[in-house]
Amino acid sequence: MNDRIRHPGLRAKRMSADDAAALIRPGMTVAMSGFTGAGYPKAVPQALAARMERAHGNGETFRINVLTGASTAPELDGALARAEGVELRLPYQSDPAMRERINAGTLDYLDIHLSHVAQHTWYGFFGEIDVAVVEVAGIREDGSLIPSSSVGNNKTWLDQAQRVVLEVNRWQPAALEGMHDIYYGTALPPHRKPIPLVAPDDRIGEPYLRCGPDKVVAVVETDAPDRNSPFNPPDAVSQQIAAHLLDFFAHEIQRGRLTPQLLPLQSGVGNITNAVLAGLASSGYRDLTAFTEVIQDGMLDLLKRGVVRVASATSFSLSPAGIDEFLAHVDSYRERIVLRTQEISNHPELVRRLGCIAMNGMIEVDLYGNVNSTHVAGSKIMNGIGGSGDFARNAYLSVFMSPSTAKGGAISGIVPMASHVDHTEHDVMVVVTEQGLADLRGLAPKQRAQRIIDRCTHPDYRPMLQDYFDRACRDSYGKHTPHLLDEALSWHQRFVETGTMRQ
Ligand code: 0RQ
Repeated sequence: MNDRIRHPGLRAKRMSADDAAALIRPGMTVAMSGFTGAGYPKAVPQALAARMERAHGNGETFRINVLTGASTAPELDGALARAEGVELRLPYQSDPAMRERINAGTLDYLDIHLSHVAQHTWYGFFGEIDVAVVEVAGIREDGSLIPSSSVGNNKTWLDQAQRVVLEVNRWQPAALEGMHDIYYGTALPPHRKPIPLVAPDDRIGEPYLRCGPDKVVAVVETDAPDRNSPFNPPDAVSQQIAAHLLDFFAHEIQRGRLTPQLLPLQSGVGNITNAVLAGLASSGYRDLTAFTEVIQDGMLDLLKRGVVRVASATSFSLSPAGIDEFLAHVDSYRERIVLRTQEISNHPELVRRLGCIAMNGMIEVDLYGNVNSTHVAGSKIMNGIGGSGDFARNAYLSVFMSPSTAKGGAISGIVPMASHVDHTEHDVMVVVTEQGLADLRGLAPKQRAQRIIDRCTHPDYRPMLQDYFDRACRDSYGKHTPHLLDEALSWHQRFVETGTMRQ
């Protein structure tokens, strides 16, 4: 491992994951690396979970607060949740064991915009960061760190934590070196300056993370893969949603509102956005750019084929086949991919300046275009808002996509009133389901409602929604955004009581 740990003082701090985990005590706030199943520590969290389980077996309480970049994997979120070792979790998770406990009410979860996490930490809203546990690809002679497959909040964790534990993961390709751009120019108001980035591939920082070697209390060597699993080919519904969106892009180009290079793309993760990316590839687009959060296999493929020229993100979340492809053509990819801290990859100033096209999934949308991305029946968290809000509010075009129904048709994705709102009607420009696409720009509330009913709603639910809207237009207290307050959430209540929104 010495080729990966080139600083002699830090080499001397090597120890086992168990010994490193022993430096974390009950009640601590621990900030860990990791973003969308990439670049998270693999050994220390599992050793910590084992200690927690032993402590709980002895009748002691051992819980910590866990901060990350975004979602991690079973070795981190899963292990700590199953050990009942988490008091507070933020800012984004997607692990089934963690989700189950959040929804059982046995741990607190703070769902916040991913671009806000660093700033909230600098201001101390999460208290002191006792320990940072950060995976890196290597340590250089001068003690600076080669980031691994995600950057996330690592700069902030290394800056703010009292003590640092590094996991040096040999599995991470050495070829990642040089792909990162860590911006150290952020300041708190009133001392902020414009962020000097005007194109997705601009490099405004340095390729390495700074970290005072004195802060580092442990270096743990690992050789373990990221979580990433292979992709499923897009299903028929995802392909229909993608087709509607691609038609819309073509139409916007024809109207002169977009150029053939579109604008920097942000795409969420999942089946539908993968289908959109695949559709771009087969529609003849060239030289597009991406200013997004995560680079997955689909984006790598677009880069390879010249459909996308350059991509900026904070995480590189590849399947094993994607890693092989990356390594086979590493020099070309290194030139065209930039990995940034998440406060920069998701920065509202940059999203607005670049005029991104934001494409994200949703749980449900209501008649007026309010989007719920996070809570089933208003109370049960799915994952979290992630970066969708950072992009949606500031993008040139904000698109939300979903099948028109969920759970085999028992749930309508279009409802009278959203049971939880992550993106207000003001931030939602285009809604797409497999039924069609509603462009809501320039429309007043009642016009938006009729367009969403006509274009996006599943035929099984369309008459119900039309009936609600017609009666609301007649009987609502106010007629600007008509609602029947005693009925607005009745579809959700029916689902909770009977398992379906159908009447
Ligand atoms: O659950 O697999 O158990 O059946 O939600 O739904 O349709 O597979 O779609 O994977 O794109 O996820 C909003 C969750 C959509 C996601 C959400 C159930 C459905 C299924 C997944 P099952 P699909 P997706 C970039 C940007 C917020 C964060 C974000 C998300 C599961 O897009 O987390 O955008 N977004 N980040 O059955 C009950 C409904 C439902 C429903 C779907 N109305 N009621 N269940 N489901 N609609 C990434 C980052 O920021 C890191």
